[in-house]
Amino acid sequence: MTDEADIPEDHPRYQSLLTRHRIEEGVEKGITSKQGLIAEGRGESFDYLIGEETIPSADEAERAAAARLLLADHAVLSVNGNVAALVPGEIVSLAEATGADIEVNLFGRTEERMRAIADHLREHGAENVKGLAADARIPGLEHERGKVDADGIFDADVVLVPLEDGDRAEALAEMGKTEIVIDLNPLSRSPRTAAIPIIDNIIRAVPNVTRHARELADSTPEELEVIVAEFDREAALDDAERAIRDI
Ligand code: PTJ
Repeated sequence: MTDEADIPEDHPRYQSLLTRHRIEEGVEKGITSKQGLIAEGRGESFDYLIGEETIPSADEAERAAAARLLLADHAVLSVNGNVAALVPGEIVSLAEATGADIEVNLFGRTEERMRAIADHLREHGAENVKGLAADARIPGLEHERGKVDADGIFDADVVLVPLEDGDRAEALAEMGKTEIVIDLNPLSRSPRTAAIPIIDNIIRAVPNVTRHARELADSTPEELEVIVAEFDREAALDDAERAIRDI
């Protein structure tokens, strides 16, 4: 396997090579599941069709997401094996910029992978990583997949769930959580369930939400509420689908 530094930045597929490299390394470190490799391939094909850029409607969604996270009573950023491999430091920065908690929440939960991901996030600056207590359940999901922390996702009013599977996104929405979903497939059930669907590569989306959150840090709650209210989720989903079809 090559080192990240060996990937030439002027390569036309730089971002895609970097993403693949991080996922491959994630699997080798026991962070990312083998299913995560398949999810990555799926995401890459949609990114190719979208033009490997943040389209304007995704940027608007990222600004609305930043405003919603800043307004939250208790926001939690949910981290799975792909998220931990692709954007560990960027998730820590977003948590700092918005006051959100970080919780590891896995589709294919094993104690080894939970611990490896929590350690990886701590190596990237996370002070408090939730998910290991697993003392609460998401109703409607089978035992392992429904495990969450009572003082984390279970208690949260706003949850960022990137690259999530549809069942869990729906179960969280049914609990009354406001969901912000990052997913490159606008037809997938998870972004369709979300209050704020972000159709963008997580590699670009998370730093951009952080940038918006820093810019909005001094805004009043009323100003933030206007940004959230003006965001049109249906228009954002339609726009992403159009960008894919009009290639
Ligand atoms: O680590 P675990 O055990 O929690 O498992 C995580 C995966 C991702 C394997 C699991 O949640 C899963 O199987 O997810 P799906 O159903 O394959 O859905 C993943 C979604 O994320 C798909 O719609 C992809 O298009 C999308 N996706 C993949 N890579 C990216 C992405 N979206 C944004 N940025 C990406 N880099």
